[in-house]
Amino acid sequence: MGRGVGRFISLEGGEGAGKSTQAKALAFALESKGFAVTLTREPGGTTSAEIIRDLLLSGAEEKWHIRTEALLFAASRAEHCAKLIRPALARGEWVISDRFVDSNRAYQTVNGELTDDDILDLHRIGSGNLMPDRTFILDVPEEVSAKRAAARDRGGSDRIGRRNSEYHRAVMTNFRKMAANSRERIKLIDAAQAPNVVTETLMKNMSDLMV
Ligand code: Z5A
Repeated sequence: MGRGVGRFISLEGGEGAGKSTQAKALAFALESKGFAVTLTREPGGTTSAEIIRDLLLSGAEEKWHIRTEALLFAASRAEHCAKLIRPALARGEWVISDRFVDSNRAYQTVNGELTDDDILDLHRIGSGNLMPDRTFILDVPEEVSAKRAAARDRGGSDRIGRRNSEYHRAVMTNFRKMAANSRERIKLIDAAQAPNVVTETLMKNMSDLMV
């Protein structure tokens, strides 16, 4: 059982920014303090949502129309929220998700066919508008994220990671705009430093939630 109120944290940023590394480090740090933690990721997190993940991230760029892509991410999130995140929060646990709705807002609006409001509408319909208590956007210079993405152990980029650098630059611009517009929930974090330094910064920036 959790200690007190369940809290929901999401980690966001570009490919190779260190989200998975920090999600694990945060889970460890919180468990050391006696909190029960559910560590999860998007797209995915449940058996059915992971099936949608495979559909989305494998294959050629033209496999999905951008509207279908946005709907599939929202469908994966609907499963994730209903079957894993909401139940864990109800048990009083901390949920740490490696990506959540802000990725949907940052990535699936880049070509201009869908707006931020469209993505938020999908999130309202699919997931009852569940929002994290705190979101960290890990910000690193392009050359650092490229080096880290190349160094990670799971092989090449996925269907979306393979998009060109202009696309990924626009994604980061969207993330930074979201941080500027939601200063209370979303914190932009300099993640170019050593992993333990980044973890300490994250812990400091959520100490207000540890009541
Ligand atoms: N996507 C989307 O379009 N819409 C949505 O709604 C959602 C997602 C939810 C899959 O995401 C794709 O889905 C993604 C966005 C899209 N495609 N792109 N881009 P994902 O989260 O599964 O994949 P990813 O972002 O490509 O994850 P990643 O490359 O695994 O990155 P990461 O988790 O941020 O990095 P990491 O694995 O923690 O670290 C990478 C390497 O760097 C590794 O060797 C670490 O040991 C090293 N590292 C980490 N931190 C440091 C520091 N601080 N110093 C030095 N080295 C470090």
